[in-house]
Amino acid sequence: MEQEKIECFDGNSCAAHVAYALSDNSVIFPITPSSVMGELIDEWAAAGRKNIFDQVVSVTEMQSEAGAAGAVHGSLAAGALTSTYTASQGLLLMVPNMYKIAGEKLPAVFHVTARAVAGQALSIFGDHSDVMATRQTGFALLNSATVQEVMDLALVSHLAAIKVGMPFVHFFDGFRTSHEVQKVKSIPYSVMKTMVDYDAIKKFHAGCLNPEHPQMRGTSQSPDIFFALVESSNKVYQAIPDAVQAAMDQVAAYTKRPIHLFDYVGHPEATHVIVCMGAAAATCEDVANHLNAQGSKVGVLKVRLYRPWDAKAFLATLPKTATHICVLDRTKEPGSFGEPLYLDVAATIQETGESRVIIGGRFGLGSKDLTGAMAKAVFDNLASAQPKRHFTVGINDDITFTSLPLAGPLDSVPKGTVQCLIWGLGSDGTVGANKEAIKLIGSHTEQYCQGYFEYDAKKSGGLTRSHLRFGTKPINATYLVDHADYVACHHPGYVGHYHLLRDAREGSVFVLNSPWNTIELMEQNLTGDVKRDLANKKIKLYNVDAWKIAAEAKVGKFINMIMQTAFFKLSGVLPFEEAIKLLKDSVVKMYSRKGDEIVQKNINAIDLSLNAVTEIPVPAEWANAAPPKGFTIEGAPQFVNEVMLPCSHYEGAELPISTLLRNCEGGIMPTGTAAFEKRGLAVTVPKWNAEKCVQCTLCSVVCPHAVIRPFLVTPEEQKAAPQESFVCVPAKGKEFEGLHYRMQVSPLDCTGCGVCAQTCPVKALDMTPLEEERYNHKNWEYAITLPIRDDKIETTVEKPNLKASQFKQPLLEFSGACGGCGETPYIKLITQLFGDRMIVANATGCSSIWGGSAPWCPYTVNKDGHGPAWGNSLFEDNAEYGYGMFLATTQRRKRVLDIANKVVQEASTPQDVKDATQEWIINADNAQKSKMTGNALKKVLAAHQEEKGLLGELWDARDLFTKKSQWIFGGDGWAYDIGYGGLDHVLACNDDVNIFVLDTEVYSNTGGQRSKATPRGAQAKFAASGKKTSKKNLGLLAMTYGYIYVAQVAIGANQMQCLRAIQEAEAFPGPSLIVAYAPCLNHGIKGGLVNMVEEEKQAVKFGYWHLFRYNPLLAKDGKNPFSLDSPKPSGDLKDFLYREVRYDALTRQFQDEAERLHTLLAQDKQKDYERYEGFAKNGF
Ligand SMILES: Cc1ncc(C[n+]2csc(CCOP(=O)(O)OP(=O)(O)O)c2C)c(N)n1
Ligand code: SF4
Ligand code: SF4
Ligand code: SF4
Repeated sequence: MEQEKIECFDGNSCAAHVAYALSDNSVIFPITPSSVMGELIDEWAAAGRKNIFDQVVSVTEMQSEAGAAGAVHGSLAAGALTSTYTASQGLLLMVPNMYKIAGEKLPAVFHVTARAVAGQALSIFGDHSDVMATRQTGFALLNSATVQEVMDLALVSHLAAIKVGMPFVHFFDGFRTSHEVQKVKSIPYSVMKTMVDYDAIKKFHAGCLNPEHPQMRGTSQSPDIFFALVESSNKVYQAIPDAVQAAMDQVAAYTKRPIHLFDYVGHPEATHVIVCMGAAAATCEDVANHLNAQGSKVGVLKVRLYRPWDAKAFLATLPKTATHICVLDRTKEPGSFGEPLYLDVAATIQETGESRVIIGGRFGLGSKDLTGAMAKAVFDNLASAQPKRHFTVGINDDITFTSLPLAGPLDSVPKGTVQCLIWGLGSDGTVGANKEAIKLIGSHTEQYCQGYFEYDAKKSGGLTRSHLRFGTKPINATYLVDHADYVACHHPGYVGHYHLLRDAREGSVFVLNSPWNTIELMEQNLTGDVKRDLANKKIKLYNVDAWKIAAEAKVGKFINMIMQTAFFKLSGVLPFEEAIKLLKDSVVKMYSRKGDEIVQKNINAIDLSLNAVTEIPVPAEWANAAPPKGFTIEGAPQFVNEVMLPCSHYEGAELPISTLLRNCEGGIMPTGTAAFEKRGLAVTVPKWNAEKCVQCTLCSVVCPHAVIRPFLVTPEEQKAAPQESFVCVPAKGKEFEGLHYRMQVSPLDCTGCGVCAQTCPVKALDMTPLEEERYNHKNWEYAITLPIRDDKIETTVEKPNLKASQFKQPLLEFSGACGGCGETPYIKLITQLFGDRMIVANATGCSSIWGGSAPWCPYTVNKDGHGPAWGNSLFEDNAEYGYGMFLATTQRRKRVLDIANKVVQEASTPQDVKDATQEWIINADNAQKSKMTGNALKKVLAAHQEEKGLLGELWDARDLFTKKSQWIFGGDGWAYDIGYGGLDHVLACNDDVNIFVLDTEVYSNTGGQRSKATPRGAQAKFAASGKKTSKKNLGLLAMTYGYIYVAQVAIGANQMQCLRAIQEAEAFPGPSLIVAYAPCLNHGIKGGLVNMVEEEKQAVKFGYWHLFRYNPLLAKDGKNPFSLDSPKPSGDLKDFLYREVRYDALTRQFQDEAERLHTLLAQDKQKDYERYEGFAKNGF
């Protein structure tokens, strides 16, 4: 039989490998962290890989998981072995069909990366809450605790599903197992082929829907037979455990890795046993071994088959000697007596009549680690005279006192294991390079290896931490590296910001990327914490000036190959020369899709780095360096100091519940906090040349992060500035007479994307090293205290004025979006226009992540404390969520109007109040006037605020005087796919809501999977061989209603048209829909997102994106409601397409198909334009 192959795989790759082999059909929809499985299956199908039935798997993306589950159900009913991949909210959307699939006894397999379910907040991280919400559906639930087990038990689940004809959820911990890279043995397809029960497949086919032997399914039943038919499945469930064990034995006979429904490890006569499921079991095992070596008698019982629960097998596995049992659950059921696994175990023991101590506790929600120290705390608690019940471990619960105390760190990894911790900057290439390093080491040495990667919520430019372990013994530790032998920091800005060497062990190595190549520079720049750790822990210090080398090699900000070269030089895990050769080979493999030039530049970067590591001796006196001050900002809100700053400095995990409760109960957080972060991470920032500037404010319009803003300054204010460098020039324009103009940059908030400088028509902005511009921070701090002079010129629906919009305060600033993101400039502009009175429902997607990642909030407030009120419900229900907000506001304002009318009619109402109220009533539906008259009303009412009765009631409702502006934001994945049903319905309701679609033409937030907005011929994830069908025309669909305002815009191409559309849409008294073109990192724009604005211009020029507005109000006046705002396209569309990797890469991989699809795409676009021309000429 063919041998197993050694591979460096993560859990998702293992599951996909098996699922591909054993599926006829795969139905997919992206969700973190399971998307990778669908992506791999799609790529393999595109490449023509065959499953064990000698067929290419059919892969279908649906519009949602609810759709996917329906398609899985139908596919099974018609006789195809079908699998799907999901997690969290996605799994919950599948629940209704899961009941049906189980009820009809169909052999589906769902591979699930177990993830937290959104409640008080969304979390993309792992726990078992989602899987536990399916335990009642009738699916078998089988758990893998390690990456290797994912390979083995994925196979077991498919084999058993076929054998017993029942559906399985095969689950493993999200991120911890799905994304952990390990050296595993991969089972060949030729072997799997020999294991399948083909008779069972025949039986399955014979029982499926087919008119040659018809049947009826899914009937409606009366009380006579329903209950009995439900109970009729008992025998099947009784048979499942044996079938699973038989499949486990069958697989183990080949792999020699025995596995059971329950596995016990530890002392054979253990008295104290932990029962648990998932990745944490491995850590508990390491700790049990450690304790047993010191004379304890402890063990761990690992649960593999959770449903159906086999009490007999459980009891047979549990040592008879176990008098004390602690069940660990990675989920929380608020309000229940205990968590599900605990209740199962407790009931099992109770039915034996034996007396044993059984306690339960919770750990690891949202991927909180279970470290060695925590596992030990669990054993300690169990051994104590009065063990704490229903405890938590890993948090500090100082309110209900559930948490277990920790006795200090414990390194449970086997001796000789090398542990590395690398601090990187999101999208600097560090994580990708570390994954590659693991593969190189794993495939070229005998060593075991493990890689795990942590990210923060920023879309790019956030913190990444790579945790790597290598050793001669298997690596079980399923927690972050906390005893590092090698620490690297890839950004000098992290020095003093994070406690970089907290987890470094004595005698370790520290490598820093910085320009500080000498002891003198280190002395000046290293902070006290780093110096103390270096000296006290006897750490060796090395420096690499990676940015300098990156500039020489022309690889931009990508320092990954340089730091990788340093890693191989210092870590000694591979002979250096051999490592460099392998690294270069991997560069060719990794980057050839992007073109030869990129490959060559990265090879140059490696060559230039060979001798670039400098050792800096650590002076002994650094042990006495001044300790760092705490992280607080004087005068900042309590939330910022108590929650946001600790999180920003990677200390959030230590926050006690009381602090969180005091500051953000229910997950509700204050806005306006991103301004306190001041990351200072840009390499270069714009320097303003006042002489050259023509004061067009374009740079401010396009800046994705609201970092560059125009200010109008009086001569006195200029004089009072803190620095002479606060240079101003006379403001151009009659309206601004006597005022000076200054374009002010906030250097510490800038991402260095360069979009502003690229866009400036007169090149009045130069990208300059941050260090040279740092002084401008003081100027920024001063500028934002000056009055906002946005009343000098107005922008109105009748007369939109772009410059006027830019003197208004952006109420979205410093978000976590990628540098150069095409989404944020739109939302920023909307907040400038309506932010003080807007309510936002935001679909899950990039915009909910850059706009709503706790604890930072980029939505902010004006001087009155007014700003956007923002909420996110789910990915699928955003239009409905926003509509609900609209209904509430409308109903509540109606009530205020009722009260106001009564106030006017009431004889005892003072005349001034009567007049002001009457004035407000007349204007209540006019945004500006309701605000003005509402403010006047507040003034007169203030004197009556304490009164009971009508006046008091009216005063209490004063926050509703200003007409609100209801916005519904989301991406194309939401609007075109999963949320389309709701969006269509809400538009059709004909109420005054504004829907804004950020069209990146892919699911950007989950890594760029195709949506129905993806154009034909674009390569995206889930469309590895290019999207075959044309883009859905959302605007056109909406226009067919005739009463919806519709526009298509591209802010980079035509700012005025965009501004006009936004103002018209908001003023339109019914529903509006704006579809906005948003260039995104996932497009692979050549030269990068610095070209975001230019890309939009070119898209319109070449006729790739069309600008139009459709305003039903014009039809009412007998005018043509449709205006085409795009010029006639010019040039060959393909010249536009090849500016972007998503199109260009297809030509490299599938040349003929690319030619065919791109020709069709050009026809699609031409047809669209002709259609719009027709509307413009003849009306819609
Ligand atoms: C029910 C459900 N399925 C999947 C997801 C995972 N998910 C979150 S955002 C997203 C894609 C968002 O794409 P889009 O709407 O185009 O917005 P963008 O990120 O491009 O701005 C997906 C698939 C989810 N949150 N909920
Ligand atoms: S470089 Fe980017 S973030 Fe910085 S000011 Fe310019 S556009 Fe804004
Ligand atoms: S884009 Fe250039 S010219 Fe226009 S305001 Fe900005 S710096 Fe001045
Ligand atoms: S939309 Fe694209 S560019 Fe913008 S934050 Fe998301 S991934 Fe980044």
